[in-house]
Amino acid sequence: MATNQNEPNATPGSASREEVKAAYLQRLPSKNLAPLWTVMGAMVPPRPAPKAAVALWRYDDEARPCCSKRARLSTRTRPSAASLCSLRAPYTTDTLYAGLQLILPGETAPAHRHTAFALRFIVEGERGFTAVGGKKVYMSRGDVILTPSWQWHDHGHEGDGPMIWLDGLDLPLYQAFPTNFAEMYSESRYPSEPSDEDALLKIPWSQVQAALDAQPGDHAIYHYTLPSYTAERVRAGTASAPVREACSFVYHCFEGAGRTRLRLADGVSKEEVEWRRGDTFAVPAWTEVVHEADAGEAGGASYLFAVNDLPLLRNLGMYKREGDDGMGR
Ligand code: GTQ
Repeated sequence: MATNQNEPNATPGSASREEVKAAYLQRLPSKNLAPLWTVMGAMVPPRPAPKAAVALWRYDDEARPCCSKRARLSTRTRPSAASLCSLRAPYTTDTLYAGLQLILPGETAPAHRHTAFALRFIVEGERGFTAVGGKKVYMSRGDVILTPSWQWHDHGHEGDGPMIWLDGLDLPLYQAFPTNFAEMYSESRYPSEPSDEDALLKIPWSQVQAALDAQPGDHAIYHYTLPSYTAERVRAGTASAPVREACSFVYHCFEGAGRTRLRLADGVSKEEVEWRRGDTFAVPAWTEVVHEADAGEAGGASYLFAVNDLPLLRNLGMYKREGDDGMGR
């Protein structure tokens, strides 16, 4: 039986399928009209397909020297720009931006406000401050400082040595929703009063660690009041159970050392990130995560802080976790 073995060039002189398709596309009246099949796979994929990749920023030999060098090269004249190392702008994961910001004694990051939400996790230094909406809070290692949407904020430093923190912002969202307004204040500082005990603006590490240590088990998670950030404890020599969620994360190692084993969104590829105190790493959406803490001589635990996009996904009805509703299995 004659078959179309050579299809798409089945009959001499007849056009191949590809040629027919190409001719069809050419005949379409406008560039703004295209057949759906060419983009369908990307728009409606069989599983989440993050564009962001796993990445690690080592503190001691990479991130800290980079920030210090920037600080020496420039004086701070623009908000959050002079001594800031972005962890892959414009986005660190598809929905999260993270940056490391360094401020030297006497410097000011001038007052401004924006629609975007920001939080800081303090990595190094004492007596730096953030003033938010007229309230001035001092920052110490491990503290979380919040900058809610549209609040005037500025930073300064009254202590010695550099002050370094991790910024987490929802900036990538504004690529899809172009609604991020930003404004400079007329003066370099917005008037503020000391307000160190403001529990809505500052969550000290001591409180977080006490809550983590009071939880039973090898692996504990602390949920801050806003669900966009968490802290985790992994007991030395143990590992967390695998979790795969629609969320993406920027993790920061507060204390300890270990590795995070990752199975990527394609379900097959694997990566491993080795971390120690000060290191930051990005985990894209729908990546299976297992944290493993080194045994450590003192037998202490490892502590990880993480920024995530959970509230956004929840509010938009997009949150999924592998195993729920038969999802992903
Ligand atoms: O706190 O205003 O790391 O606007 C990047 C952009 C921090 C901030 C960043 C920003 C900020």
